[in-house]
Amino acid sequence: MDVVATLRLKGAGPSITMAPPSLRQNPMYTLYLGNKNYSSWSLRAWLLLKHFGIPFAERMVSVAGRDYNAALKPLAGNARVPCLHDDGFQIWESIAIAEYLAERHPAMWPADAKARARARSIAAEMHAGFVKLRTAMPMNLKLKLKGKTPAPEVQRDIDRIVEIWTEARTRFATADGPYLFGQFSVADAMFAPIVWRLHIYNVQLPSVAAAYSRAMLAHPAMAEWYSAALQETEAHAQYDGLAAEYGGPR
Ligand SMILES: N[C@@H](CCC(=O)N[C@@H](CS)C(=O)NCC(=O)O)C(=O)O
Repeated sequence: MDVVATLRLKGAGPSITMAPPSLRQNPMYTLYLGNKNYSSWSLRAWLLLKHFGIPFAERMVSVAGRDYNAALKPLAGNARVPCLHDDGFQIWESIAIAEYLAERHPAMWPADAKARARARSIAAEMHAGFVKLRTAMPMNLKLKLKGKTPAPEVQRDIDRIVEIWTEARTRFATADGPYLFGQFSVADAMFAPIVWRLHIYNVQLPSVAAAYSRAMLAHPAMAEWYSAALQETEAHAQYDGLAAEYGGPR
């Protein structure tokens, strides 16, 4: 199949040739996302686009931890956000959005094959797992709590995250950056909401993981997302009510 589409513009004289969306330098991306205070999955795709300076339009929808939201069905096949539209073509699931973008921007994954494989393993592990931690500590950027001793199953998730971050930083990270593999990659975007959760609920981390967390919290795009979250007015009692359980503000 020909990779170059020929378009004839009305009244524009001769036909012009134009690469299809997959080959264009500056595709027209629209990212549908949830509100910034609560929507942890949305942060991942947004952060990748921001970090790599990729132009996109943002459209925010209301999300509230629903099992199914029919209002999102026209926007995303899985009726969830984030969903990236590339000239109208939908890409949903945060990990698939990352892979779609990385095909055009290979620097989104580490250059070394083994580092890249490890980054893919942990990004997939994040996408599929850590349910106990995610349930016990929802992202809610307006909170910064004293914290409490995690339940054993939540602690297991935390221990695994510390193991993942420590291995990446000590075994795979190049010297040219503070992120999991040195330079910022898809793996960092995937773990970004976990960084916030551990910070919000005051989970103490060993030194390597703590340093990584500080680097992520200092990322300019994380700061931009955070300021925008603080301006939002949408509130959900099931998330905000956890403040008391975690000892109130710190
Ligand atoms: N596995 C999906 C999860 C997406 C997801 O659960 N999104 C939530 C918002 S963070 C959603 O759209 N919920 C619908 C709603 O609450 O109305 C991904 O990686 O993108």
